[in-house]
Amino acid sequence: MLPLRGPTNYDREPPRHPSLTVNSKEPFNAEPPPCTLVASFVTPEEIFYKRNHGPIPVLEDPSEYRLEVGGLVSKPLSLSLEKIRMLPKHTVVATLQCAGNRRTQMSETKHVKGVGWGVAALGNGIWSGVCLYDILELAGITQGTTATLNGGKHVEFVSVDVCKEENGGPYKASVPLLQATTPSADILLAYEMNGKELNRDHGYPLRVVVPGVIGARSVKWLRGIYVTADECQGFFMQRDYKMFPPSIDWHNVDWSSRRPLMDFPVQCAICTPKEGAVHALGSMVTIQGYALSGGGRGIERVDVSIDGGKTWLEAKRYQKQRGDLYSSDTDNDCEKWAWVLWEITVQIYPPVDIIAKAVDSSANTQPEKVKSIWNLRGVLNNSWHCVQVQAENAKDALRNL
Ligand SMILES: Nc1nc2c(c(=O)[nH]1)N[C@H]1C(S)=C(S)[C@@H](COP(=O)(O)O)O[C@H]1N2
Ligand SMILES: [Mo]
Repeated sequence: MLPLRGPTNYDREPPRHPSLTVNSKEPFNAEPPPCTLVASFVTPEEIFYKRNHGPIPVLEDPSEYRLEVGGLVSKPLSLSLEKIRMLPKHTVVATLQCAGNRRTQMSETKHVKGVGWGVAALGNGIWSGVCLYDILELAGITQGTTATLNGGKHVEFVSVDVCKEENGGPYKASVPLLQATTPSADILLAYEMNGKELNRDHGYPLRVVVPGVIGARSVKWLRGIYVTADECQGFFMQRDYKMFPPSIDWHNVDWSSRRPLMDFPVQCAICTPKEGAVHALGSMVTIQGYALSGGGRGIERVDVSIDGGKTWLEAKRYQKQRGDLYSSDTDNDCEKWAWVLWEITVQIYPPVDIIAKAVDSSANTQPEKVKSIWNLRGVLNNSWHCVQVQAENAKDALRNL
């Protein structure tokens, strides 16, 4: 029997940091206070958002664990953790973001179904492990393969957790074979996060990290990789994590009419000051936040407005101090998959609406209104982020009218 298994109840959940805002207890879904996110370029594991669809799996005996590699491959494999750790180690700095990040705001337009999230359903990690293309090469598939001779075109990742959406089956997802076999896509099977052994919440003993793509494809507690002819038919690929136009709601949705979401769009949010913060007239305020884009597109700039969007100032990035963990053995370009932390110090006369929007390296920018991108599942809310700052007292507020 596989020593890695998904419990059916929540009796063996790991301990969690008390500062997390819990959006759902069972399964456990939580995010940190936004101001703690911008305190460090690399997000500490304890406050890194946690997104689950079932109880956290348990690995009884690590020496008995095997990763199964099969499907349409010429050399099926069964790899122990020891063997995986002997393969070349690769490190990628990548921000993982849930497609539901900022979902709560979308419900203000019209209710959306799903776990509510503020602006902190993301985190930037240093991931180390083995490259997916190295594993596929061992299984007989060369780099840059679009299709195998026997028709393999996708790579499916299968976990062990018990998800009600899968009728008690495990979480799974897939990526196109070409992406899986392209070294510059940096897809990793990670056994370390931030220089430490991966913890249970984040996928111990092994998880997939698909940089630049919505978090839903980075399968945790990996038990198998299968090369298949078709895209994964699991719930989270076919009946969730798809985006529909604002005209589609639950009564007229045709899930088969859309493709599964992959790359996420350009996004940014203000993490401090927080909504409703109080400041005196004329006070100097430091505004800080994050910005990121999917598909390997870096951030070109971040624009901030302190007058509700009439005029804009350019924020500065301050992420340079990457800490000891970010060392020269990190072989990818940090700009590609990691977020940018930015700040700007301005004098404000509250009440004011502070707004931030980012532009990525392909000149994509964010939509102004959430209403224009409303969708029934509340995914990919990347509209301009606005925070209202209040005046210190009523007298100040009046003087400002
Ligand atoms: N096995 C498994 N993998 C999973 C999930 C899950 O519920 N089960 N959730 C996915 C989703 S929707 C996201 S956003 C990320 C969250 O990763 P994290 O909890 O490490 O932040 O994991 C993905 N991988
Ligand atoms: Mo997610």
